Amino acid sequence: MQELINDIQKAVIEISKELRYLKDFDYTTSQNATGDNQLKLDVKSDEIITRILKQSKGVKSLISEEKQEQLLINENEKYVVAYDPLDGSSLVDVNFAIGSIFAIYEQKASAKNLKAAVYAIYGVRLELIVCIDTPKLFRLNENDEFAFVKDLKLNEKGKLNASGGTQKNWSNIHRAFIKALFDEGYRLRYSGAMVSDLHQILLKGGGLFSYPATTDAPNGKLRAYFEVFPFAFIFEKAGGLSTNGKNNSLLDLEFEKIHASTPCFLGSKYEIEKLKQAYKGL
Ligand code: P6P
Repeated sequence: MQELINDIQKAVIEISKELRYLKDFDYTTSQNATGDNQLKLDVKSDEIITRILKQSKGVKSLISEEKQEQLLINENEKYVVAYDPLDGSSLVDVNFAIGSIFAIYEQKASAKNLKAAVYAIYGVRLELIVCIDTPKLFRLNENDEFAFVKDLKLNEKGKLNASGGTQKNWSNIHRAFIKALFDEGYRLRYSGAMVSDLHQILLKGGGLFSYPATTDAPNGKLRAYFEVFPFAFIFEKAGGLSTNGKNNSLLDLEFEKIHASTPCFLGSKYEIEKLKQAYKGL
């Protein structure tokens, strides 16, 4: 596992260098499996990760937001790595923080087989969160090495509310719930890059990130295997909770399709329990 994580570190350092002096902000003429328009940078980031992880010890197959199908590497190895190579890439033109998200499954991509979750955040600094038992924050130093900073933990309750999805397409129950949090004094923190919005809640100690079912996206927007499950794993290991609005944990969900999406709510205990109460009526 450590060798695989070391190789993920190499990939994200290379992607961060691509971002730093980026010249070509154009889109390709293609779309990914979810129908998102692909930036040339999305494809380049996927190529960097694929090249490095193909050589990495222990990799059985790769699942990527930018690949239509699962890519078999070595049937005799044990880790299935599912990743979003550049989450929030549509914000690269406005220089917002974006990231890469990795879920490491044993033998088969399934939430119950999830053994580690890793994400990089390309912001003012390059930082990496590695979670096997506890989410650990690492920061790239002057020698291009990731130095450990601290373990991350969520408080019982936070102050931040990252409310995703097109508001005119929210259910009335969701609209009333989000308003109730703002009426309690929560502050809106939403950039449009889940990796950054969830990182902020994790580092600030708590709050709620929500991307609900909407009339235009009844199964939500965020992809289970390489966006939702890794963050649910991290948030629950940090002492928080996750749900699809009806269940006890996003990690109880199973999907056949590798690009399946799900409504998702991740945060501190207080906010998730409050949401589950509100959603009882849905
Ligand atoms: P919306 C980025 O494209 C992304 O996949 C997530 O990182 C982000 O949380 C979400 O989509 C934003 O979606 O509908 O709010 O623009």
